[in-house]
Amino acid sequence: MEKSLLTSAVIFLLSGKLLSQTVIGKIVDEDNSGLAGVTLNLYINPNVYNTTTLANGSFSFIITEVKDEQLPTGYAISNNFPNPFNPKTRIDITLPNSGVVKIEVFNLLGESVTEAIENIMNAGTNFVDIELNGLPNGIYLLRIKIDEKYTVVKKVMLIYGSKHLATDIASNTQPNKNESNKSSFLDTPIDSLVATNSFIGRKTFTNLPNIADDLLDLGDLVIERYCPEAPTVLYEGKLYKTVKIENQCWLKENLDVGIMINRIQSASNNGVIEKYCYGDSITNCNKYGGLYQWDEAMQYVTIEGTKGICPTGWHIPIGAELVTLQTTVDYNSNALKAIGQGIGGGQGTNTSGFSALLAGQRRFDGVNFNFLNSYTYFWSSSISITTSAFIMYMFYYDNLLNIYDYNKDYGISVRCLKD
Ligand SMILES: [Ca+2]
Repeated sequence: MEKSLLTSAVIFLLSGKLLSQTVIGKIVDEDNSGLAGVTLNLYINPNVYNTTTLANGSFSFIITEVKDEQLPTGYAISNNFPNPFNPKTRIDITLPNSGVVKIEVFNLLGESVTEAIENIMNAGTNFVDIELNGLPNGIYLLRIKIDEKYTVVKKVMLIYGSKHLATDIASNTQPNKNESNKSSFLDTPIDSLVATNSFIGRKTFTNLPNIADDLLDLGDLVIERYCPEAPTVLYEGKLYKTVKIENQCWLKENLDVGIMINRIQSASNNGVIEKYCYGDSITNCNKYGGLYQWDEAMQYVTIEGTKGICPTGWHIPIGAELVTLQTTVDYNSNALKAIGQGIGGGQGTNTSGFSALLAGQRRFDGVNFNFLNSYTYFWSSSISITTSAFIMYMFYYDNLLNIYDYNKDYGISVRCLKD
C-alpha cells in the first residue's frame, strides 16, 4: 500500500509542472509604521506557509504551484467552475478531433481518491461534471489525459462531499473558446493570513484576494496597536497616542505637561507642574516630552503607582511594571526604541510599538543637559533609598535594557501606564 501511494505521488509530479507564485505585502500599524518580527502563517488549505516580517514590516511567501502543461493548438481545458465546490464542479474540454479523455482525482499526497473515468469525447467543447462526495474538505488534483498524449493537472477545492465520481459527459457544438487556453495558473483561494507575536497577540486576516497570477501583492495590512480601552488620551491640551504591549497599556509618547522652568531651577511643590525642556528649548519638549524631577513627577507623594503628573486613570509605573515591560521585550531595548533611534547594534526596531526616543536628561545639579540622542531614562514610582528611585534606561549603541536606581533630582522622561 505504502509503495503504491509513493508511485502515485511521483506520477503526479511528473505530469504537472511545479512553478512558484509569490505573495507579498506589508504589516503596518495604524500610523503606517511597518511591524518587524511578526510571525505570519498563510493558510491555503491544506497547506500552511510561514514567514516573518522584515524590519519595514514587509513579507513574502513563495507558493509552489502546479502549472498546466502547454496544450497544442485546438486543445483546451478550462478551470473548474464553481471552485470551491460542493459537491459538484464542471470543466470544459475542447478537442480538435474526437479523442479518449481519462480523468483521475488525487489528493495532495498523490493518492488516488476515486476510480478513474475514461470516455471518448467529440471534437469541439465537451463538459464534464465532477462530483466528489464523502471526501475530506480540501484541495484535490484532477489529472486529465487526452489520448495518452497530453496531460493537464487542475487544482480544485472541495468544501464538502460520496466517494463517487459522476460520469455525466456531454458535448455541444460551440466553437473553441480561445480564453480557455490562457490560464496558466489556477486561481488559488487564500483561507487566511494569521499574524502573531508577543506584542500584538494574534490577528487573523480573511477575505483576501485569490492568487491568480505569479505575483499577488496584498498591500498594507493594518494591525492596530493602540489600547482598545483608550485609543488616544487628551490631557492638558495635548493628544497622546497609546500602545498595548501584551497586557500593559502605555502612553505611546513621553509626557509633556506643565510649564517650562530653566535648568538651574528646581521644581517645587507649588501646585504647578514644572518641566525641563532639553537645552531649555520648548521645541525639544514638543519632540521629546518634558524632563521631570522625581518629586515633581510624583507630585510630592511617595506612594508606588501614584497618578502623579499623569492623566486621571493613569499612573507612574512601579518598578515591577517596568520589569514586566523589560521581560516582555526580552531585555532588548531596540524593541522599545522608535525607528531611527540608535545606531549599529542599538538601532531601534520598535517591535513593541513603545516608540522610545533618546531624550537625554537634565543633570541632578542643573549644571547642564546631556545625552540627547544617546540615552533615555524613565521614572518608576518606586524608591530604592530615600534619595533615589528606580528607573529604566537604554543607550544608543547597544540593545541593553536596564533597571537602575537614580538620584531623584535628575530631570528625566515620564511614561504613564494605564491603571
Ligand atoms: Ca511644581
